[in-house]
Amino acid sequence: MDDLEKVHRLRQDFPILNRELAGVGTPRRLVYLDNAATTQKPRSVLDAITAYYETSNANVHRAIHTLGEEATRLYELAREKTRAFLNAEFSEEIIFTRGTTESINLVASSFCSLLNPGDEILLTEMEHHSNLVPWQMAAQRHGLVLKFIPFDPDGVLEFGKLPQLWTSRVRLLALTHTSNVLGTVNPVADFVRFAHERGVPVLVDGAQAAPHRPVDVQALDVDFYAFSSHKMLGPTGLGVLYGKKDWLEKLPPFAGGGEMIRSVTLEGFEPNVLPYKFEAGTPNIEGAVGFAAALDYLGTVGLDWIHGWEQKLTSYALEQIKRVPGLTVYGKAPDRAGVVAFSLEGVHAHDLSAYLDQSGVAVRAGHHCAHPLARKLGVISTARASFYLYNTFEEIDRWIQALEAGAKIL
Ligand code: C6P
Repeated sequence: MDDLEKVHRLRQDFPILNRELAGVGTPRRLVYLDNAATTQKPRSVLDAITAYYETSNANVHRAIHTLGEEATRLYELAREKTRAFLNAEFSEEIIFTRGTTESINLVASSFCSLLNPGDEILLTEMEHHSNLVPWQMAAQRHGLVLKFIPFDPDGVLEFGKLPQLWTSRVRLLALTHTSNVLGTVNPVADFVRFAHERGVPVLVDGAQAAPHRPVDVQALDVDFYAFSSHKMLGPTGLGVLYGKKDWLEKLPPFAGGGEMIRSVTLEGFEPNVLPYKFEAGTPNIEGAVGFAAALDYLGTVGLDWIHGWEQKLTSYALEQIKRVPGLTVYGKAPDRAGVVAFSLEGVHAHDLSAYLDQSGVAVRAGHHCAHPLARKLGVISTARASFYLYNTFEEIDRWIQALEAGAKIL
């Protein structure tokens, strides 16, 4: 089966892609190019959630009845599938959270509570607020110093500046795997090697990478890796924190409540074993069930194929977009994901996005939760198209044609 045939077949698994939107003239078939914000869900994910509620709904790790055992088995199966997806060594290294944001908050809060005033956290200038604000909050609380690796005009991190920025007070390096604005894919393994040679752990924000290319946490040797289910065909409200067992064992719990304790007295508590120590309260069971179905789906399609297909779509898009007069594309990294942020001279990104919406084309507009990055690019906001496994060349044509029309009218 060739690529086009494969995409047309798998599009049939996504009911929402048949949606016709009202707009200018006749209704238009949806062209969904806002996948970096969230992805659409295949029928198998929707069915898995419905089946769970129709047959096995119960709380997990608590009840000794049939439904409780089934729900627990499904929830733990999702953890095991996540372990396999990342090639993590142990399933206890997989913590379910609400999303990338909560995963990073967990590490920022727990890890930084072990630090001393004056200790340093090294970040980059291209971080999403999720991998910036939690560290700023921890820095305020514990008197830490934040430092930033800059990126060059192509949107590539300046690896060569690391030795200058590094001091003996650096305690953690946190960086994004793929930028949600520039599309830059950072050479994470090189950063990890540099940090580990100096005995410092690394956290990677994988929100825009894990859905799009194979990630092997052992090969990358990362200490923490965070990502969200909803950006990879799964439900919202579920995320993953991978952490090396040794680190997770050293860190204090993040949130307190049921499930994260082994015993409690009026005076204090003893934390539970991993991974439960970090999963306080009733977890997002339906989210985990849906996520397991999403991982099955991604496994069948193949992450290598998804990566290759998105590369083809992106090269095509970057070539076609040159036709549009007055258009700027941000980011020129050689290793680039299917994210294209752009602006049209003299047109506000929100107006551009609203215009494209009239043609049925969904793109995001704004600062993309990366204020410092936008400021460095010298823009208040940009529009952004982002691709996933179900997008086609015809959809890119529809987007570019709408942009060309917009360039004339707006
Ligand atoms: N970026 C975007 O449109 P959550 O919201 O927790 O699932 O993911 C946060 C997050 C963290 N890191 C990166 C690199 C991200 O891109 C995101 C989410 C979306 O770009 C929504 S702002």
